[in-house]
Amino acid sequence: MLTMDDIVREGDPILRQVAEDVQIPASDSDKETLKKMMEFLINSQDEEIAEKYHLRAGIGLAAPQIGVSKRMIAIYLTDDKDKLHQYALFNPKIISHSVEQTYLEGGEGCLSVDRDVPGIVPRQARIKVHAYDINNKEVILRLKGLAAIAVQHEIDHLDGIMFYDRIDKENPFKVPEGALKE
Ligand code: N9Y
Ligand code: NI
Repeated sequence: MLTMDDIVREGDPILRQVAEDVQIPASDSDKETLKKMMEFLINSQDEEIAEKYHLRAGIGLAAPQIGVSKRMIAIYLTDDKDKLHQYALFNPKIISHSVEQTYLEGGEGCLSVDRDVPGIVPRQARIKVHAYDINNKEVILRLKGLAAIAVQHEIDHLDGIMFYDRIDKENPFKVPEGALKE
């Protein structure tokens, strides 16, 4: 199983690289990697397992964060309507998005960042994502709220972008015009 020792930290150049597309159909080895990423998220949200292995709870993970520069992400979160969003995706791509923006009220953190970086991270409020699932099936997801924010945070990792790159340097707490608070 993956533990925090497998999580690449800030400063490692892999977090700044643009990850490679995964060949579809995905290989067994790529599928295994993605399954391990999902298992990490589930374990990290299990109180007993997290305590035993000192896991920091996460709702999303991107392959570069475990040292694999390939376009794979996992999402595991329950939204405000108690809906479980569990996605293991190859080559996720935002094909359209709202003009309206959103942001997490408390700002964002990252499992690869061992410090607090305060500020508002503007995200698109609604996104439509094209990807391939673990069975190589094409999927289109329409997401909003926390799920949309998490997917954007993960796709950013695939493009070498960290959440704090998106915080306004002059005014970190400036709320984007008309943005929805999450
Ligand atoms: C893991 C991040 C991804 C999220 C950050 C913002 C959106 C996606 C992660 C650090 C520790 C806490 C945890 C988190 C959370 C947020 C809202 C509601 C409930 C992937 N990562 N976290 N970041 N939890 N829980 O770096 O899950 O934000 O790339
Ligand atoms: Ni992150």
